[in-house]
Amino acid sequence: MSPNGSDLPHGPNGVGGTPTHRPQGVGGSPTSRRGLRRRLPQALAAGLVLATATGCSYKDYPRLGMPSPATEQAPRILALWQGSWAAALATGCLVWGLILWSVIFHRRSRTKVEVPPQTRYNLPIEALYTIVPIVVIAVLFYFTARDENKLLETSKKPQHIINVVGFQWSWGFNYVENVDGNAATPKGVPSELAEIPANKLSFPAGAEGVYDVGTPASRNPDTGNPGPTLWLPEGQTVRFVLTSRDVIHSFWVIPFLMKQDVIPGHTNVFEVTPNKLGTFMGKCAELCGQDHSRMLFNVKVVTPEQYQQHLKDLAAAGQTGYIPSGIATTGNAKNSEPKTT
Ligand SMILES: [Cu+2]
Repeated sequence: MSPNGSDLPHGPNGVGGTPTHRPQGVGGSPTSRRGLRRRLPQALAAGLVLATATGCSYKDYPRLGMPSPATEQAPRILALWQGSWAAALATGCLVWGLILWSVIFHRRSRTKVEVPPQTRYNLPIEALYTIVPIVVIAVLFYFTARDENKLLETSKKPQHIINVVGFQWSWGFNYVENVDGNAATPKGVPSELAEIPANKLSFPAGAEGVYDVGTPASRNPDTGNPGPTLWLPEGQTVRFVLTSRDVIHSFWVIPFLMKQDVIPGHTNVFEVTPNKLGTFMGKCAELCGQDHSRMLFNVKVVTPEQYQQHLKDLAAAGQTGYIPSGIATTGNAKNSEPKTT
């Protein structure tokens, strides 16, 4: 060992490079083994930090990265996610096992130079690696289609209908509700909502409506989170009627585990029953232009009484009626961007 405590010989300038240098790192020299031994605890510590410093508790792990569900429908999506992971993990374990088995039991002989048996035109094997992936895909397809059909089921008379209007680059919310209790007015569907097909809107009698509309600079007064705030009643079924005024957006409330595209000229509909009080974050999930990343919103799930009060507050603030929902669903000719000035 050199006087300065290092095992490495030093050249005249202290950085090595002399012919007396011991070869390093090749063929398992003592130096490289010692280096490895030194680094192993560091690598293990780094791995431990990576695994534990993510801010997740043990309760979060079974969800495999999904947020905690906040609607009655969301656990179905979570189960699909977990099932897909279980299937992928089982496939992965089988493949990794076969790789390890080949590596260990079919490694090249140290003494003989040999060519492993060359297998060609083995019909059973070829049939197996064609059929097995098809079966895997078919099973995933079955569960996805089953859950999608269930999630897109709509009730004849939902308790609440909200027309979500996407535009560059914020959101408007038309609460299709009879706030004043007068069933006689308005008589029919107001012109702002006329573009929505009747079967998707299910316009309730006397719903004069209230609205709220945001800008990218809006903020939730409670949390300070950016974007306008959509209020929803806990434990009651809400139908979202999604319309766009310009380009394709996507309505995504993160803990609902559900998003759907907001398409100009095509009305999408889905229903949820929020079952968790609180304020959640939502965002546009479709790249829709320059300020797409600022197209954020908040969802505030409150008790039904607070929800009704909020509708009255909007009416009192003069936000009665509706904002134009967007582009008509009929005909591709109308499916063009409106000129805004
Ligand atoms: Cu968008």
